[in-house]
Amino acid sequence: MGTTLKSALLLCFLSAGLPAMAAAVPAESPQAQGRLYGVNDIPKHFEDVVPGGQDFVKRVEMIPMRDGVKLYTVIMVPKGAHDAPILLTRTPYNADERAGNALSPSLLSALPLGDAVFAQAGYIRVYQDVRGKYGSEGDYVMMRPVRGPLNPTRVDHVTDAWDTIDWLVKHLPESNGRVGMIGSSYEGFTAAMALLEPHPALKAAVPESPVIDAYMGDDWFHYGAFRNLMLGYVHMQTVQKGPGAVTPSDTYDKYDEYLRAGSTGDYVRSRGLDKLPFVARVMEHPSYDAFWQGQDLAKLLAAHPSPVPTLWEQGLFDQEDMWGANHAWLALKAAGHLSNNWLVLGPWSHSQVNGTGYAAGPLKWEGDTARQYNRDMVLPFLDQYLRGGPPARLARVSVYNTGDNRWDRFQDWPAACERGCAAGLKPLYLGKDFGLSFDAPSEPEAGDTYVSDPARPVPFLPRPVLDPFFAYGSTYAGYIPWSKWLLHDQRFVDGRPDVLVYETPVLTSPLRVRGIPVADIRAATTGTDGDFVVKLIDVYPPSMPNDPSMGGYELPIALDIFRGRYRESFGHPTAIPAGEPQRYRFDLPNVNHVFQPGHRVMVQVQSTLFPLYDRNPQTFVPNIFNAKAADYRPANVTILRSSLQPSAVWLPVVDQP
Ligand code: PG9
Repeated sequence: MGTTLKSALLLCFLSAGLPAMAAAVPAESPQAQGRLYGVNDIPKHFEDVVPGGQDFVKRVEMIPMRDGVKLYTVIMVPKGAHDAPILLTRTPYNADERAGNALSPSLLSALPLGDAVFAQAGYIRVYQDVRGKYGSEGDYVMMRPVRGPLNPTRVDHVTDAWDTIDWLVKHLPESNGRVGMIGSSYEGFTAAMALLEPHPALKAAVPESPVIDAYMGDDWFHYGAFRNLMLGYVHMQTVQKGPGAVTPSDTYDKYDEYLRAGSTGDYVRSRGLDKLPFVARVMEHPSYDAFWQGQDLAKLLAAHPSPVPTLWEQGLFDQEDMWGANHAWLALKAAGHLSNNWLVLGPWSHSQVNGTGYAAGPLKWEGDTARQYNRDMVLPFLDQYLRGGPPARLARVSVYNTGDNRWDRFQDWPAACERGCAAGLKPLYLGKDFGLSFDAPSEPEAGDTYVSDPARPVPFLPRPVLDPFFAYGSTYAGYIPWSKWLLHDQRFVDGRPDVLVYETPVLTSPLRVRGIPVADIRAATTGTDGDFVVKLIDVYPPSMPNDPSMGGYELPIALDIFRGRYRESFGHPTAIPAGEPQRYRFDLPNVNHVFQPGHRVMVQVQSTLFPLYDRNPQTFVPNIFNAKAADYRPANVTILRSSLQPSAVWLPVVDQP
């Protein structure tokens, strides 16, 4: 049979047979509805059926703000709820995803792990997209400042939280009219902002690793040194309303990529990132000017103290927002507002409280410390203020003891400090032969010199260094070494000629530190600018029979970077007079640690921490973002350790276990 004849017969069969078959099919069958041979296999509407049903209802509302903009809000209500408290998180990370899997049978399995205790306790859980992101209307402004000189509009996170809470208590009949706010990082920032003018129904707040001062020690800078790797975050967050992509790159190793680009400004311009308004704004404000000072939430909160009971949480190893919670708490303490403010410092990396807390880096804890925090601190705290539960009996300050592996309860923090604490700070001096000692140096002239070469900066992690934000977003899979970098074994740099390493002899008794160590470095440089990185390190014995991989581990327990041009004022940088000794004094992050017998204390000093932090050209220029290739020059840096110019790390040493 020829092809033409075959086709003709087939056509004849189809045209004759099909109507007859269709006529035999019942009207309600899928075939009759066109699904078998229909034009589109994707129905107009489809609703999943969850076998066995669900124990909650997901509502989505567009909640109107005072300027008419509507914010996308996901409300997870336990079925049968009445008189239930409301727990609100305002997020830039996609409320739909943050609220979990709407097709789960139970609220417990739907919500993220960190919400487990609230789901079990019958809270109404609310996630809302901040204006301009994901489902919300309006313009997105990164970390939108409060209304005023930096924000000429009628709205900010203060008003948006107020309007949202007002709507929630009027439209959720299942609620008891009491609202708590909780959230980590950016979400912690939105919770903290709500405290500046809280709605009367806001009865408790839990800002977790909130961004409070992004210049001094949270995401964008640390003491004036810019955090290059946050550019990837800005790209993801601001190239579009929904999830943005990773910054295009032709280089796997960010160390190589940033080094080849030149200055951070060159990197930005070569990738078109200067067209992103927030990047352009940051590059115009390299110093702590009115732009950053006006956004310091610690100052604002202390000036407008709220009556809302607030539990501030901070990770001791937070690689992104190490500054926020503890400085907000300290500012409130200094202003006399401790009666409604509590502080928790836990053994966590950034936002780890949303997951599990069995370990941080190589350190393993007594159980799941994140669950202990959520179950034993946050829930009783919220229950007390949101549903009249029994007193939570929180210590004013709870700090995980990373040496003894337990929670410590304090009336005050820090336990040891320069003035006004039970104990003072004790200087641990950099000494001759790279020793460290509590005895002051006696030589009238002494120092150790290294060459800091911007062409060979010291890496902050072993290379290759990847983009930590390649998987940022609601799932925050992230780059694992990034979340652990603050605890990385420092042996990978201690042989470098541009890293000075000082050590105590082996300790014969425990050395307990509880508070905020202070780096106090005197140095001279042949350059006219320069950075100083100081690391306080716990060196493990060379052999650890019960934990072999910890043998000789150099565990940083507190480290930070300081940009030399800001030694006199963060607002007004000045050139370093070449060759003249200068003092660089700055707080390191909180510690509650025990250097055990058999361990040593180590201090490392270096001038670069790349590519996390931008390179200092070591020649004073008006704006380091725009330094030229010729400005980047090697410098001889001498760390002084004489009786007249001592260098030390001041330790918050305490006697009691
Ligand atoms: N650390 C993140 C961030 C917050 C605010 C600004 C930029 C980055 C975060 O985890 O949300």
